[in-house]
Amino acid sequence: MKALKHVLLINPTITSRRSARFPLAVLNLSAALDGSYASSIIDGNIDRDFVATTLRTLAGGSIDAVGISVMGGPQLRNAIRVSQEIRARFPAVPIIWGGHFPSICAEPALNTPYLDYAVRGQGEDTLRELLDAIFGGGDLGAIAGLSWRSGGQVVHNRSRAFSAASLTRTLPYERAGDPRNYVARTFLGRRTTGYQAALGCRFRCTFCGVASMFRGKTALPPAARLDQDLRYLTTQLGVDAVQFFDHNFFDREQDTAPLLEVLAKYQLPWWCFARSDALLNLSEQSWALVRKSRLRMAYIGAESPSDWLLHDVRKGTSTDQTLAAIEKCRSNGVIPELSFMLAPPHDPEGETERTFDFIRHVKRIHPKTEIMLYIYAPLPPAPGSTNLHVERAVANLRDSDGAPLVFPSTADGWAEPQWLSYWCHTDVPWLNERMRRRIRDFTTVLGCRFPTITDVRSASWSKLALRTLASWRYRFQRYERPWELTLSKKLIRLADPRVTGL
Ligand code: B12
Repeated sequence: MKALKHVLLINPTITSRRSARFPLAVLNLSAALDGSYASSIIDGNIDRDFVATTLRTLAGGSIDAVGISVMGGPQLRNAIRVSQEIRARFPAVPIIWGGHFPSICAEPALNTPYLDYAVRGQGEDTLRELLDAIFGGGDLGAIAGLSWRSGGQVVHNRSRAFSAASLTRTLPYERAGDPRNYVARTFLGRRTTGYQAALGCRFRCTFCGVASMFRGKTALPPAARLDQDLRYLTTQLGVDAVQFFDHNFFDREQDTAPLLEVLAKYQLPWWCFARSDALLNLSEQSWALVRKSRLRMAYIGAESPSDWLLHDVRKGTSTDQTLAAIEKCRSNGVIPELSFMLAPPHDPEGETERTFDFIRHVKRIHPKTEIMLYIYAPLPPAPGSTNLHVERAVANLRDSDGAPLVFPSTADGWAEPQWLSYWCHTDVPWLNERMRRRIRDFTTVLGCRFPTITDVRSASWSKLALRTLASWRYRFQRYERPWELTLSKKLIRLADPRVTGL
């Protein structure tokens, strides 16, 4: 029998070893290739010298192609680094990128010498068809979801239709190495895993990467699949808590309720992404299951205190719903974790101040509410996007001097520090120094006054010290230059869940 071609799948470093969770993208791809191609995985979150390991593996001579998972932000830098090394040392090996960065920025990704193919959106079928074409011959132009170079031009094939096929596969967890590397102590439990149950999201918020990947489509897994996976994770890996990486866990009640039944059976403390409207639409019966299942925290995109802005970004929820969802969570023992997008371009200052006021209001009604602050940073539309709202969102962006904003045209450009910050929602060109400082100062004072419960590393006495130190500033709204808090925060090394996750 002819040996199968072998694909090396790489998850470049994006976080610390301690914060590493199962690399779900490459595990899903590996499962989908089974039977057609052999595959192995290198995870840069665990293997801190993953570039050297990659080169050693390629030197072994058995690898026929390399697939790299790339999220914008810090992972992009590491993806570039490993791709450049592979290209320099093994120029004949095809290099394929997939994930959120090439899905949106396929053109900049291919405007580089170290990448051959960019896969947009869900990768399982596109990757298999691409490998078939590379090794068996075939029409690259016919592969949906692929961007490639033809005669020096970048070509974007049509987008691939949504597929729920991955919900039928079992993940080969052991292929990512010792599974113990991926279960960690968090505020949820001593052995927390990351897990994805549902795929996609039916909403198309203009600012969200999930919308550009799934274009308003979603599918929930059958309850039996969740049951089977939780049985494996608890009995084989000793998992005692789950962080759901679903794009949006709560969907229509009739579809979500069977999953809640399974979770209520296992009673593992859990965390998930949720929308305020979906939570408010749940019946009392479902809330009883939520309580029984031990949902500890729900991450809700509050985004803004202005209903017109929520409408503008096509969020589909209102500020009243945000406040009502906080109350719903509070009365059911769930901590709401609200994320906000500061400084939208039309009135960065006014909107930011209104958001600060809204957050103070939220903290008054439910002090345990967790707050995640991001800066509004809309990304360009993905190739093939038909969402005019996304185009509109980036059409008239300007920097702080009023000059039109031009997005980078290469992956290396996107890896420059200011664009990494843009992708990570931590800085945008239309902010002036004063606003940057204001946002930084407020974030510091708020974070010290209400240290996140998700930080299990800092001792409780140190969090108490921070709270006390920050209380007068927060009370009197004296946010400016909180040098003593910045210093203490550094000494205590307070974790930032925006960067590390739980
Ligand atoms: C877990 C996670 C993280 C973890 C990383 C994992 C870990 N702890 O080990 C951490 C916490 C580090 C993280 C960080 C960030 N994240 Co994050 N993260 C996620 C999350 C919740 C799950 C990712 C996941 O596993 N998905 C499941 C897998 C199966 O899906 P997938 O990765 O999309 O893979 C599919 C396709 O993309 C494609 N594909 C992927 N790789 C490849 C490779 C090849 C070769 C091919 C062919 C295809 C392919 O095929 C896969 C299967 O269909 C997603 C939300 C979500 N539900 O996806 C956000 C998400 C991916 N993160 C996002 C962002 C923006 C970030 C940050 C860059 C910024 C931020 N502030 O959040 C930071 C960077 C932080 C930093 N270091 O400064 C955005 C991306 C949006 C975008 N436009 O880029 C998402 C979608 C959240 C959101 N709604 O905004 N993140």
